[in-house]
Amino acid sequence: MNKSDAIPPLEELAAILGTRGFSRDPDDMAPWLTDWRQRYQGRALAMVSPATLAEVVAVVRFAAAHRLPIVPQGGNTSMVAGAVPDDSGRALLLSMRRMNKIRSIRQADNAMVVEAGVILTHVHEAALEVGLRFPLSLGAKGSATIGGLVSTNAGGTQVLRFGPMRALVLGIEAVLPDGSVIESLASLRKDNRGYDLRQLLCGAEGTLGVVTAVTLRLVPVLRQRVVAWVGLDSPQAALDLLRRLEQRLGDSVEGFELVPDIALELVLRHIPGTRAPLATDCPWYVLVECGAVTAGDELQMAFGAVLEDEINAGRVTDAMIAANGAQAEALWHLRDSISEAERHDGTAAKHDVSVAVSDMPRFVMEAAAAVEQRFPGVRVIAFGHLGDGNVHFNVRAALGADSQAWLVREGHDVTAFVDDLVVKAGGSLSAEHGIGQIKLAEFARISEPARLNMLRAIKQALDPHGIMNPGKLLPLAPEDSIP
Ligand code: 2HG
Ligand code: ZN
Repeated sequence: MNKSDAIPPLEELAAILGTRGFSRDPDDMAPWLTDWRQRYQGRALAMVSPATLAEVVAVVRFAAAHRLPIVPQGGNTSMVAGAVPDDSGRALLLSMRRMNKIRSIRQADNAMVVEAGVILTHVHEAALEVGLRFPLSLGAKGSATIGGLVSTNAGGTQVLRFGPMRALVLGIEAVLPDGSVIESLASLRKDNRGYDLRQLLCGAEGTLGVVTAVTLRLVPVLRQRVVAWVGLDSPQAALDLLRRLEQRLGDSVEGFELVPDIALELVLRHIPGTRAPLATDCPWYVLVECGAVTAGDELQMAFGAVLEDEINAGRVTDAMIAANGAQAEALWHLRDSISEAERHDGTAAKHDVSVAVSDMPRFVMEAAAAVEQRFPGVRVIAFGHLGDGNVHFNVRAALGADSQAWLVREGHDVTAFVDDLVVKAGGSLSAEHGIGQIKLAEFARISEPARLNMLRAIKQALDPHGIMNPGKLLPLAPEDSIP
């Protein structure tokens, strides 16, 4: 597309959005121009913060008319720098945080209509108030917003039973790159009108339009909840435990998170007020959560019986079942703090990989050994969503090394090495974090051409001028240019 250096009449936009909705003040914009991992520093022409669908439409029309890039942003918690602009200074940073209304709760449909800027924790609370539950959860729940979670098809720690974000989206409202609106919020359980447009927008990372509201699926609230911290010998022992729990407790397992001892150590070192749940040190732990919608204590009893059998059989080393809600939250706090603790400890080469669930235990062990042999001194921390076949296979600099310098020097080679192992295992280099900017080059390097061509064809059809979140998700074809 043609680049235009002319300054667009931003005062028109300012007049539509008012003082709360428009800012060019560097201090206002600064916190939103650096990504969560602090790897990318962007610049923007202005930060626009519409409060209504009509205002989003006005912003997109303005951007389309003046060929300005739009970078939609919610809580700015992307792990792959998907929500910050590049450093050209030409983009409109579109903050969705003022579109934060819960429009309705349709109890009889088990559904809730929420705007894109609603924070995940607020969705949880609102559902609970009417005796229902929104099952998806993750560490950044206090700042991640629904629009970003939908646009990245977020996963998190409770995917096992009800699936990732796209499985929980029943309807969507979005502004397309030409300013037209797709209004499809009816909570239809069945809708067979061809391509699934809702699903196209889930995981599109804002490259096909701006998600302004969604209808979310709700599920019955849990009346029994068992949360336990279990110590064992290996990821394979962990997966075996999951399958045994499923056989004996049915589909009550809601969360099953793998934590290596090195991750627990980082949390205990960097996160104030945390302490080890077990007296015995184990090489691996899992955080398990099971739930039931009926009241009573059968789940706790049945769960305890499984654990006892597993300990007696020597398959589990030690375990602790939370005695109350506060202990359960403390266990989850340990798990949810791993990423934050890692960040305090220095920068890492992060890999959000998936393989078939049954292959994951072997992948974790063999890939870690291969990486540690090829890059002597580095430390692998593989943790996360074992039950979904997804771990965060993070590689850290040698103890005492300058992690930033190491990442610049070796990070690229480490990532290429890990991604090649993932390809060999038939896996994906992005299980739940998306592609954003950070994974773009690797996505291009290891993906089959048909996949990239299909993505580009969809993008070209819907956003021919390339204004929507350019430089994210889609590796550029050589003939393309950034607006
Ligand atoms: C998690 O599961 C997040 O905690 C972050 O997806 C993972 O920091 C990471 O690598
Ligand atoms: Zn994760």
